[in-house]
Parts: sequence; structure tokens; C-alpha cells
Amino acid sequence: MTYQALTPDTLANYLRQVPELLSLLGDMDALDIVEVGDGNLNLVYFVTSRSQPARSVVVKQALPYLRLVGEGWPLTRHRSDREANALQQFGARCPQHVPEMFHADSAQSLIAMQHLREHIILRRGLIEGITYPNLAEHLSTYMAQTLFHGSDLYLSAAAKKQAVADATNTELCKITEDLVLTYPFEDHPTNVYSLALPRAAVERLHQPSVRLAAAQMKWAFMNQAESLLHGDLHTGSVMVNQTDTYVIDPEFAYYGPMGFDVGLLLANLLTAYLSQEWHRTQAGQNPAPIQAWLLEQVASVWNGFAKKFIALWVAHDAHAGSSFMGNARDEESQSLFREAFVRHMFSDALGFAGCEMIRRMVGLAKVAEIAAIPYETARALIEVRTLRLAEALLLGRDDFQFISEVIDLAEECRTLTL
Ligand code: SR1
Ligand code: MG
Repeated sequence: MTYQALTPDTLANYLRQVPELLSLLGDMDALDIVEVGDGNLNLVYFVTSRSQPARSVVVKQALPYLRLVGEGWPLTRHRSDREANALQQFGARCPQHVPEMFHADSAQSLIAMQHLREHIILRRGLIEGITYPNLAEHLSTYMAQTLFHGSDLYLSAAAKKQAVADATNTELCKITEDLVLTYPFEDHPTNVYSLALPRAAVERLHQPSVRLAAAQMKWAFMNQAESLLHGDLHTGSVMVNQTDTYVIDPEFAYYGPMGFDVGLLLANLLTAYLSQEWHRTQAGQNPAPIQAWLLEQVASVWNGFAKKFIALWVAHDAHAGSSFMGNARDEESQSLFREAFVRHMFSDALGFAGCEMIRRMVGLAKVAEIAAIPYETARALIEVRTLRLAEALLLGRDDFQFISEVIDLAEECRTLTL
């Protein structure tokens, strides 16, 4: 069957021909099919049995263009294959935090997967002021498991090189290279600014020191094939409730620097933090408790990730009886290498966090917790605070020793005035 962008009617016909979904959905003739995609790229359908609503799947189909912009921005559909590959790899490495994939069809650029009916998108939950007791524990586990097991620290050199080739994701990487790591640092027609954002705040991003740092991060993104990344690990790619956490949507997956995933997540926790003053005040609530909780998440995500990553590494070497460094029994060199490795990931994470925060303020795709603030001046104030924090992270990425220093800086930036 040649590719067609599916409608609820054509999807129903399609599903009838997929036997592995029949056992999940039961009666294929009585399905409710609703398109719910609100992301930037794809069609997303909830498919639910009318008689037994607990029987339900999500069907995601890649469109041959960027949904955010329309048919004027064509995009190949190969991202669906990359997403299927990543869901399979991540599902094997961390099944408790990755939705189960039931069916993938390369010709239709379509994936059917577990419907997380009792979960909401983390970004939405945070805007509503909801806290999640297991969030940092789960996300640090997810990142340690996926990033360690995709790397040369775990895989054989041959398997890792094959995995790099299998994960080539040229077009989606180009989106990140342009929209995250290039355009926000120049005057580019795709950039979108708040009317009240002072021009000086934008011009700071064009300073040679900032452009140099952004170019260095772009180089790292394009050349450091360290592990299979999610590639777009923001709070809109996480689904949560009070007990579970799932990481969804790895269509930007490719082999890149591990600090990219960590940095995107930290960046989006920080934009959530800086936006709380507005959201909680609007809701007649005190922002302090959730602000403190969000900063705790920043610390626990990083500290938990670093600790779990090292623990996986030490356990693997002990079990394998050999290590990446060779077989010499030299604990001192091993631990120096591990320490330097974590420092390097930390620096990368902070650099990428800075780029991500900057692009969400001045680039094409925004974050709802800030973009949805309806008053230009109130929004611009939070944008300026975010930009100052982002710039300090990007420029100072090699100078931070501990995540507590990032938190002190975030608290300082939260009180800046226009
Ligand atoms: C043009 S696509 C914009 C953004 O949406 C995705 O979620 C990625 O973050 C991408 O950069
Ligand atoms: Mg996405």
C-alpha cells in the first residue's frame, strides 16, 4: 500500500488488516478514533474500543512535511523508522519508562504503541502546579540506562558502529542544528520574539563569545557520537502520573553527545521553574513550594543520573572482567577516567541547556509555560530571566563544579528585573 496520510476512516480500514492489533483492540468494527496531535510534526490518533474502553492504542503517523509550518516545509518520513528503532532500543534498556511498541509500518511511516491513558504530558502538569514524587528518580534512571547501554562503555566496538549507522537521522538532526544551535544566535527570519523583549536582550545573543560557545555546542552535537540519544528530551516528551513516568516521542533519536539529552531536560525544568511565579500567582497560589520542588528536581536529576551512570559502568566492568581502558588492574586510572567523563557530560549538559533555553525564547518553537503568558511585558520579563540564566550556563559550562551552583544562579536570575 502506498503511503497516505490517514484520516479516522482510512485508519479504521488500515487497522483491520493488522492482526497483532486485533488481539489488543478486540472488535475492529467498533472503534473510536480521534486525532489528538498537538506537536510540531505528526498525526497522532487515540484508537479505543467502544465496548471496552480499556482496550486502546496510540497510532502515530509521520507527515511528509512539518506540521508546525505546513506543506511549505517538506520533511521526509524516515523519522518514523528512526523512532521505531529508538523505541525498540530504549524499551529493551529501560522498559519501565518507555511505552510498549506493538506495530511499526515503514511504508505508512506509522507506529502503534501503548496508550498511556492515565498519564498526562509533564509540561502540562507542571503548568498546573502538580508535583510528581518519583520524577527525578525515574528520569535519572531512564537517562542512565539508555545512555550507558548505547555507548562504547557497554557495546562492542563493532555493535556500536553499526548502531551509529542504523540511527542516522539527517533531517531531524538538521532541524536541531539550525533551530537550536544556529538561528537563535543570529537575526534569522524564522526567529520569533515577544514584542516587549528588549532588543538588547536579543543582541546579547549575537556577541562573539556567545556565538563561539553556540558553535562549539553545534560541533559537539554533530561530531560526538557517544550514545543513542532521545534527541528531544523536553518536558513535552515525558508522560507522568503520581506513580509512573514514561519518555515518549524519540523521533529525533541519533548518536550524539550524552549531555544533549541531559541538558534538554534540565533546560525545560528550568523554564518550568522560571515560569511558576506567573502561573501560581494567576491561580492565587504561593509559587515558592513548587519553585523549590523544581530546583530539587534539577539537582536530583543530574546527581541521580551521574551516580547511576557510574554504578552501571562499574558493575559492567566488574561483570565483564575488562574495561574500555584495557584490562590492567589500575583502579586509579579507571576512577580518573570516570571522573573526567562525568565532568565532560556535565559541561556538555549545561552548554546544551543554555542553547535550548535560548532557542525556546527567540527561536521558532516555544515552550507553553512561557509562550502562553498573554501579557507581553510579563512574558518578556520571564524571557529575559531565562536568557540570562541560559547565557551564563552556556558561557560558564566548564566552570561549574556542582549542580548546586546552577541552582544558586537560577535563584538569582529569577529575581532579575527588565
Ligand atoms: C520545527 S520542529 C520544532 C521543534 O519541535 C520538536 O519538538 C523539536 O524540539 C524541534 O526543534
Ligand atoms: Mg516530539
